[in-house]
Amino acid sequence: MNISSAQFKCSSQRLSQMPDDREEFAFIGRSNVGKSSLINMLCDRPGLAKVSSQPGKTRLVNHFLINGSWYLVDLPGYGYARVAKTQREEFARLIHDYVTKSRRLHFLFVLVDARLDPQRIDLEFIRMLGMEGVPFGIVFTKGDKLSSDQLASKVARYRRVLLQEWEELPPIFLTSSEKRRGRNEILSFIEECLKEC
Ligand SMILES: Nc1nc2c(ncn2[C@@H]2O[C@H](COP(=O)(O)OP(=O)(O)O)[C@@H](O)[C@H]2O)c(=O)[nH]1
Ligand SMILES: [Mg+2]
Repeated sequence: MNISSAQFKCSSQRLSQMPDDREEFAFIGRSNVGKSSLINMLCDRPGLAKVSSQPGKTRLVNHFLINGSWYLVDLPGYGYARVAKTQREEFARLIHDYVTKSRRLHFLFVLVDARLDPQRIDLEFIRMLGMEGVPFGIVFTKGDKLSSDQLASKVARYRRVLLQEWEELPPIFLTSSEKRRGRNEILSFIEECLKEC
């Protein structure tokens, strides 16, 4: 898929404020996982989603209209260490509301840092998606920071951990925003999904 246009549509604090006129593909992950960088890389627009080395900046649900036909949804990061508990609970509710109640969410990309072993917070989030029946895939980010052998072994380990709980593995994408890796795979996947709508 070619991205001919990518426009910021709106930021929402609640589900009731969000648009529901088009299919949505959403991105989520721990703060600092590389979500904004991935969104910018996919859309080929360096400043579309703000990239920050300071965690915890994006606290709203941002909708971007792509090619005038579908929404790319940038969700707040989960698991902030440095915000108050009440605020953390507020994000958690917003995220949970969105992923379980949005009528247009077609697929959720869950980002994990390729360098890390499976993190409890990610595994718990993935378990919740499974229980709620939310279609999702896993996107390994920052792949350029590992050798190809290291990357393969991290991914293999992740698969093993997932297979302890799941009979089937979700789609898996290996990416690097730095090297523009994984772009075609993700965009082709979205294109196929849209054809089925
Ligand atoms: N080497 C490398 N660094 C990355 C990559 N993606 C993001 N980063 C860096 O990781 C930090 C967090 O990225 P950002 O996109 O703001 O993460 P977000 O908080 O998940 O939106 C920034 O310093 C980015 O430059 C990548 O693919 N490779
Ligand atoms: Mg961000």
